[in-house]
Amino acid sequence: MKVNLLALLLLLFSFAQAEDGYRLWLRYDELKNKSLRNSYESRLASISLPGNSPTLQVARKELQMALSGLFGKTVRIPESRNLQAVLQIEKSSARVSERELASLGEEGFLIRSSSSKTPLLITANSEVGLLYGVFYLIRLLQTEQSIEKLNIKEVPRLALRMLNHWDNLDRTVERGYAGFSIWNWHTLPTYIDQRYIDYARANASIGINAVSLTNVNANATILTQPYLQKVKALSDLFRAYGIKVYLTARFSAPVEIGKLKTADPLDPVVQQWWKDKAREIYGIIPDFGGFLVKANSEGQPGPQDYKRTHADGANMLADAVAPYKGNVIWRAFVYSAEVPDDRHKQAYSEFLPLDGKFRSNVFVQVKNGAIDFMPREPFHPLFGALPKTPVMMEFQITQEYLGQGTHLVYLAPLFKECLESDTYQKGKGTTVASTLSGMAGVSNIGTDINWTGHLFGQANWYALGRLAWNHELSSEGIAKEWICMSFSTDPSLVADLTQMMLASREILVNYMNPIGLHHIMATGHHYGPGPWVANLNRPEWNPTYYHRADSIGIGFNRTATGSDALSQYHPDAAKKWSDPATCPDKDLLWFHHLPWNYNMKSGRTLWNELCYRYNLGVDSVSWMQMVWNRQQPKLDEQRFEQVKMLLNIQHQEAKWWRDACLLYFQNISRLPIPTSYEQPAKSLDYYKSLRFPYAPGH
Ligand code: GCV
Repeated sequence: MKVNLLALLLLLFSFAQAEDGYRLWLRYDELKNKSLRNSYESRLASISLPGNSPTLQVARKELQMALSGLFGKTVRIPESRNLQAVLQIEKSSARVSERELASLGEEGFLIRSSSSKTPLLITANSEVGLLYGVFYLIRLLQTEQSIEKLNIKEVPRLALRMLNHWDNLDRTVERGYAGFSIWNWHTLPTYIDQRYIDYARANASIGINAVSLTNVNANATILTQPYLQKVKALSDLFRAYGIKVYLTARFSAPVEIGKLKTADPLDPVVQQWWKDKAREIYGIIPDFGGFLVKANSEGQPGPQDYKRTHADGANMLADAVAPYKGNVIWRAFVYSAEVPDDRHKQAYSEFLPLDGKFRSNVFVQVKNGAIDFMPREPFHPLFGALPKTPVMMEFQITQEYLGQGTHLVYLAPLFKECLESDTYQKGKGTTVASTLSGMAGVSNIGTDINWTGHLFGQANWYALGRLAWNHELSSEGIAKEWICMSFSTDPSLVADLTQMMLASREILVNYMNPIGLHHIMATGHHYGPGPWVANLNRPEWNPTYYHRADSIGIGFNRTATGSDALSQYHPDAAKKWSDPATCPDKDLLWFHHLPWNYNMKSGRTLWNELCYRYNLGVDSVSWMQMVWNRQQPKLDEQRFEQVKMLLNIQHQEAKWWRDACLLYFQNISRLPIPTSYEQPAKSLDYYKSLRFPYAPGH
C-alpha cells in the first residue's frame, strides 16, 4: 500500500514536472484517441532503420522516444535491416526512381505509402534528410494526421536556415528575455549539458541547419584556442543533427588577439592572419560554417576604419575560409550618425554599389526592414536589388520591440508579410522570399526552463524554422501544428488559440505603433514607450526623429518631397506608398507626414484614428485574456497560470503604451482624447519619469 502511494506520488510529481514547457513541441505524450493510436501502432509495428552512424542513431533514438511516448509502451528499433518491416527508413531506396531521388537534393526526403499493404517508406539522399523525414512522420502522429496513402515530398526552399544567438561570453544575452545564454562556456568542452542535445533536436525537427553561437557585437576571445575547443564540443554534438556552427568574427581580432598593428583588410599581413586563423579553426572543426560579421555599425570595428569598403572586408574573410568551403555572412545593418541622410536609406546607399563585388561565398544578411525590427516595417529596399549577391533574410525572433518577454505575439504573420511583399525587381511577383538564399532568426532562447521566457515565444522559434524550410506555409497552419504538439488537438482549443495567435501581432501594433509609427520606444533597454525622447547624441536614435510630431501633424515624409527613401524601391512597389490616398493605413505615417485632421479611410480624423487604434489594441488584449481563460479546463495548470499572469502584464503594459503615447501626442496636437475612451490614468510627467535600470537584455 505504502509503495503504491509512493508510486502515485511520483507519478503526480512527474505530471507536475512535465508541463513546465521544457519539452517544447516535442512532448510525445500518449495519444488519447485509442482507435487512432491502434491504427498507427499497426501501421508502424515493425521498423527498419539500418545503420548506426551518429545521425542514424539520433533518428532511431528520436523515433523510439516518440513512439514509446505516443503509444504508451516501449518501442525498440533494431539497427539491422528488416525487409519485412512496415516502415522502412533508408537512404536512396530502390523503390524510388533515380530522377525522383535526384530531385530531393541533399536535405529533402520522401514519405510514401501507396496502400496499407505496402510498407511505409522514408527515403532521402542523405542521413540528415532521413532525420528530417523522421521528424516529419512524428509530427504527423503528434498532430493526429492520417498516415495512410502518403506521398510527401519535402525539399527545403532555402539552403541556409539559421539561428543567430546574440549571446555574450559572460552568458548575458543581448536583447535576451529568457534568462542567460544556454552556452556554458565555463564548463565546456567537458560538460555536455542535456540542453545542448534538446536544443539540437528541436532545431533539427524544424530544419534549422546552422547556428551562430555568439553575439554580432563580437568578442575576439571566441577565436582563441581554448574557446575553439569549446566550440568544437558543441559542433561535434550538432553535426549528427545536420547543424553547422558559425562564429561571429570581430573585425579587429588581428589587433586584439593577434597583436598586429592593424586590421586593414588590404594589408597582406592581416590577410595572412585570417588565413592562419581559418586553418586553425578548420583543423579543429572540419565542417565549420564560417563567420557572421557586424562591421562599421553601432560602434563595431570594420573595414571602413581603414577607408576600405564592406566588400573589401567581407572578401578578405571569404578568401580565408574558401579553401574549406566556408561562408561569410556579412550584415547590411549599417547606418551612421555622420551621414545626414534618413537612416532608412543608408544601408541601401552603402550596399547597392557593391553588388557583384563580393566573393561567391559571401552572403549579405539584411534585416526585414530598413530601420530595426519594428512591430511593422515595409520590406527592406535591398531585397531584390542585389541580383549578383546571395542575400539572407534576418528576422528577429527575440521580441526586442514587440513586448520583449512579457507579451504574447505570434510572429509568423510578421515574417509572412515581409516574405510575400512584392519587390517588383524582376517584374510583378518578385516576392521578397523569391530573392533569398537563406534565412536567419535572432534567437529568443535562454536558460529559462521553458527556453523562451514566454511560452508562446516557442511558437516563434518554431515558425522561423518552418518558414525557412518552406515560406509558403501559412501562419495559420504553422500555429495549428504548434498548438497540437504543444497543448492538444482538441478542436475548440486549437481554434481559440489559433485565432488568438493570428490576431496577436496586429493587436500589439495597435497599442504600440499604429498607422506606421515606429521607433518610439524608451532608450537603451527599449522597454516601454518613449516618444518624447529627443536628447540623445545621435539624432537617429531619438524617437522624435521618427514620428516628427508637430503642431501641424505627425509622420515621416519619405516621399520625393521628404527624405525620398521611396525612390530606393522599384517604382511599381513604391507607387501605392507614394500617395497618402493609396498608401495602406498600416504604413501611412511611415511614409507621410499628415495633418492631425487628415481624413482617414475609416472616416475618422488622423488624431481620432490614433485614439481609436490605441484603445482597440488595449481592448483586444482583454479579448485575448478572455479567450485564454475560457480554455482553462483544457489546459494544464502550470502553463495556464503562467500565460494568464503574462497576459495580465501585457494588458497593463498595453495601457501604459496607450496612455503615455496618447498623452504625449495630445500635448502636441492639442486635441482631446474622445470621452468615449478610458482616459489616461496618470500624467505625462509620470510616464516620462519611469526608469528601469535593470530591464533585461541590453
Ligand atoms: C546586436 C539593434 C539592437 C542592438 C543590436 C543591433 C544589431 O540596434 O538594439 O542590440 O546589436 O540591432 O542588430 O546589430
